[in-house]
Amino acid sequence: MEDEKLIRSPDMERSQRVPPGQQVTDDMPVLHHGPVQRVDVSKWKFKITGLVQKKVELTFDQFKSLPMVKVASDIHCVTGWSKLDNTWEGVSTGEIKTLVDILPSARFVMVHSVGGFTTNLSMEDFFQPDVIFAVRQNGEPIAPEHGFPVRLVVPRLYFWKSAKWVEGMEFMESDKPGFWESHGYHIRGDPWKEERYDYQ
Ligand SMILES: Nc1nc2c(c(=O)[nH]1)N[C@H]1C(S)=C(S)[C@@H](COP(=O)(O)O)O[C@H]1N2
Ligand SMILES: [Mo]
Repeated sequence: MEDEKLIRSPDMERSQRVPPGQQVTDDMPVLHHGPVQRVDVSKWKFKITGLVQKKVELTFDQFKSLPMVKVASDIHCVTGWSKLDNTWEGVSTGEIKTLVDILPSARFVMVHSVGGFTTNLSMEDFFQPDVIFAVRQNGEPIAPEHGFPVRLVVPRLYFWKSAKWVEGMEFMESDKPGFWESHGYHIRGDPWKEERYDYQ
């Protein structure tokens, strides 16, 4: 990965770097609903579906041969912990635009994970330059419990948007709640506005 560039998430440059109601931790907690997914990369496919001219499916080898970038970002979990200075390597969401023609009616994205987890994002949030489909964290392949082989990282929203064990994404015309968003969490989840719960 010699051509990789480091993108620093702009939230790291804030003078108050930790959002309201958050505590900094040095650990990397493991949090998810259901079991850790054990993904067999020989069967795994990355699928781009929904409002696209033509659907695309990539094998893990094809996915890994896409151009890679490096992102530095902070993590803010809605349960109250923040972990600063993480580095991620992987495929920028912007790269998706080179793989498919997205129809003009598309305005939202649903990210799909092995095991059925989903999370929704506006296209604006999804295509920010610090959003990455990560294959490595802090120099090591993503561990199974943290989402091997591919996890999404959305630095500027609460960490539940950072889907583990990603296997695809679907472009949609209107927004709809994913897994946590339909279990009481906010439809968007901006930590700086403390968008934690859906009744807000
Ligand atoms: N597939 C999947 N991804 C998921 C979740 C989940 O339940 N399933 N939980 C989210 C939540 S709530 C958090 S806080 C982070 C935790 O990531 P970590 O275990 O790597 O710390 O994963 C997010 N991604
Ligand atoms: Mo979470």
